[in-house]
Amino acid sequence: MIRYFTAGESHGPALSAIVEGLPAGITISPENINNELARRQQGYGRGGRMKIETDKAVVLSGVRFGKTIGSPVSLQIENKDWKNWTVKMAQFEKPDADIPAITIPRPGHADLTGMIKYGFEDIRPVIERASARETAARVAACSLVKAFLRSAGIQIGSYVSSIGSAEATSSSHRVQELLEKGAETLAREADASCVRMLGKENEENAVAAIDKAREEGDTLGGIIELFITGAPMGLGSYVQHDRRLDAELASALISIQAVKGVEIGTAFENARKPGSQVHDELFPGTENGPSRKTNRAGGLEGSMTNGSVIHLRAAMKPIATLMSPLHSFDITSMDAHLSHIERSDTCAVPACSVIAEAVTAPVIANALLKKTGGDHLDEVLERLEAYREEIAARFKRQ
Ligand code: EPS
Repeated sequence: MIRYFTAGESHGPALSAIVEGLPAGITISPENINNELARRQQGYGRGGRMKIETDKAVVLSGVRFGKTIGSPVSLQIENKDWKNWTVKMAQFEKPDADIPAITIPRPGHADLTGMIKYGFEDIRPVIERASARETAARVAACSLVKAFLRSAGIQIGSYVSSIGSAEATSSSHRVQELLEKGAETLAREADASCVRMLGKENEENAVAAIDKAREEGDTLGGIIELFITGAPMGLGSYVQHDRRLDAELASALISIQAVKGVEIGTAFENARKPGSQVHDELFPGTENGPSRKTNRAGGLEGSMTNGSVIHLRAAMKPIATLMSPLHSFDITSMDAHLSHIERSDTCAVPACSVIAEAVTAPVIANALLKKTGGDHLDEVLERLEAYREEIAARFKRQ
């Protein structure tokens, strides 16, 4: 099974990641990894930091002649901003210069609980690792898993459907049309927008909402629509809680900084309707599987992929660092204070949607590997093909 870990502080020398369990034989290119990193960096509403960084990954192990070799892949992304933090973030030598401790926690951030839990007098170490800068390492690591899935015909893509109260009125017809070509086609269309929204008018409304928030020293969250196409029926299982694919997907999305809600299909709308208006009726189909006129289940029934497009939604809360700060207090003096201001983004929802694509890739890849096994890509693909043929035979009219 694929596992990955990341390390690195936001203003430390570098971020790193180790990805382990990838089958051998997956084609890896620096362009592919860096393209995913660039997608994560784009987006209207980012702060000054994104002007400093141009994230590029260096592959240190696990790849030979452009292909994975089954051993752990390690990656490193340099933090260009490190040069401005060598004193404040020095690993070993405590500088002579006085570095004022940050002692006023930001509401909604890891600051307060983090410093109590780890016993810090200064919030700085919490800020550094709780920062969503860490997601650059996740995106680099998971780009390898996305490449694996791509060669198995499985694609992941996303777009942003709302930023603050600017809700997109995307036509579901257009979304369907794009998804028919694969979720990455949809993602490419979203990439063309600075807020990863479909439709110029939606984009303009979102940009205006971000501008207004910035002027007011405020921040905005939003909603991400994530799609996975090409997954065969039967990934995941209903037989035990820890084999449930919907739970694993939700867990992966919730693990992203500031993501506080996940929806599978139209789950919340479904909860308000009777079953007759919710469940996706089955009709005899083709050898690709049964036909359904709706996909309110979001491609997951019984915690397994049912052959329909997987549709997940993630809710990102507004970033906790506000330029017009909220009420807080100084943990040293216990005096009331406005909260700490730190350079930050006004809105990072477009970046979050790219991260959402990344973190769901290992979940799907592991479900696939549980079904097929295989240490080399060719082995996985052969077994997947045989399974797809079996499915097709089951749905053939006698
Ligand atoms: C972040 C604060 C900002 C963001 C950062 C996440 O960084 P800085 O404190 O250096 O201005 O830009 O995001 C990234 C650096 C990134 O690469 O996504 C935070 O506190 O979470």
